[in-house]
Amino acid sequence: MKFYGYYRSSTSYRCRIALNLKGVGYEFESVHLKQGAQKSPEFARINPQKLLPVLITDDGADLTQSLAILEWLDETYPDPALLPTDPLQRARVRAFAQVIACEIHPLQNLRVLGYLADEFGANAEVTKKWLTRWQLEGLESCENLLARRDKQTAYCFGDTPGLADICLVPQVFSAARFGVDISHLKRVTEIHARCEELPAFADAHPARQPDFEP
Ligand SMILES: N[C@@H](CCC(=O)N[C@@H](CS)C(=O)NCC(=O)O)C(=O)O
Repeated sequence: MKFYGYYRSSTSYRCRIALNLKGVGYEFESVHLKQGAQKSPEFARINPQKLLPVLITDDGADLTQSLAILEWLDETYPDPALLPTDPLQRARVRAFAQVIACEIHPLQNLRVLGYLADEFGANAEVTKKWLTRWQLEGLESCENLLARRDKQTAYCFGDTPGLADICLVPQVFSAARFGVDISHLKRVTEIHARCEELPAFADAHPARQPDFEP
């Protein structure tokens, strides 16, 4: 299996956590987002959308979109399960993951921030305001969803980490990276800290990747 990612890409981070939890080995190729390597003709042949991550399966199939990759991994390597078996609980987990993947992440993406700066002259202060607005609102929604759970569990939706935790941890990393204070979100920060203690999460951290740049 071959995985195209970048150390601080949060969608790559999601996939690294899942690959680690499943114990699936892979060859890693770094695509330097900051230098624009995702826009090269070579990478566009791998993913015409010019985005990370990409997973190439052992059969040579190319998979894009982190949520699709996560569900493919879960279906192909069922143990440990990333989703509960009960349809209602599965919907709750997917809804939580989509708050992050669909409502927060697209608004903090490199190309969006670049467009804000290039087209509308957004400086560092304006960009920070933009990021704070969307990351805070999104993570507050996550906190509220956690507060409303039928049962208060160690991880987002159970006694073991799953899809929701896999999306939450990189999002909390991004909030810290952009200097957004979320210390008042007690459930979010507690679950994040608990996940970080697990090797599958700790080994997936951006600072532990071969392409990490301090
Ligand atoms: N919905 C996609 C988002 C993919 C995405 O936006 N990836 C970012 C890295 S986290 C990227 O490649 N950005 C490059 C750019 O903005 O030019 C997914 O979940 O995989």
